Amino acid sequence: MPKSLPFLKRASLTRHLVAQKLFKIMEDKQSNLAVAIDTTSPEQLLELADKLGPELCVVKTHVDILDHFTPDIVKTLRTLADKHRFLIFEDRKFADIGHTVSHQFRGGIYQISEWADLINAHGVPGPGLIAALKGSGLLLIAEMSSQGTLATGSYTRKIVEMGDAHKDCVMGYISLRKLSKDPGMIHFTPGVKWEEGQDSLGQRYRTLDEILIKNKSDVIIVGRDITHAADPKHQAALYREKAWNAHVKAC
Ligand code: 5BU
Repeated sequence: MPKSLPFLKRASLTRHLVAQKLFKIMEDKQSNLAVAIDTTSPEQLLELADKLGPELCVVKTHVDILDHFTPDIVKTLRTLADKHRFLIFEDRKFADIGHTVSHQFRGGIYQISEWADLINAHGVPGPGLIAALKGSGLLLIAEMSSQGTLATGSYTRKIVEMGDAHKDCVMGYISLRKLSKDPGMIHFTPGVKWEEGQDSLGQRYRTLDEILIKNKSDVIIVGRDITHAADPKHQAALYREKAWNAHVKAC
């Protein structure tokens, strides 16, 4: 298996500004850890983002699960992102025709384009939605962590073809492993715990060594194993250290 290149080297191999920024943050903070803060409480989201911020390269949000929303919430999150140098990834999973997606991205209550550094989309509708999502760094969902996912085989290959053909917008993939041969593309993998397993609704978990060393992905996305830990800050610090060591080993 060929070795991966260091992130700083890879920053020079992409023209995508958000990808360059993320590679540099990862190298500076020695963090390839993204945390999914899946809470319904905006106060808790901000509190955890502030507390865990120093350990992370990315905070992943689901803004539509918050039990109330005001623009101040994302404004504060942006302040925290600048304070701790992490990127904000709104896991909206866009999946419609370009015209609709454009409204969902720029308009509505959330105005995602105003505050999200990273967003993601399914490739099911075809490349029309990619052009509509220009602005933030776009990750295409090539594979999913859930049991019985249909995103496999030729579908996955076509997503990577589509993404690699639109490098001005697409900066990487959500996947279970490294898929693109382009070192400028960044792979994010959810479904991470210290031990393999499942939750009761089809989420499948693998270990970070399996994901980063064996499957050569770049960034792990950890949710409940950090946010629901007895001491989330300590757990995030541990994940950061172990994920970074795994990355160094993979290089
Ligand atoms: P968990 O608590 O570590 O299971 O959270 C995983 C997060 O990643 C959660 O926010 C999901 O919505 C998200 N996710 C995922 O689990 N699997 C996928 O394939 C994709 C996103 Br795409």
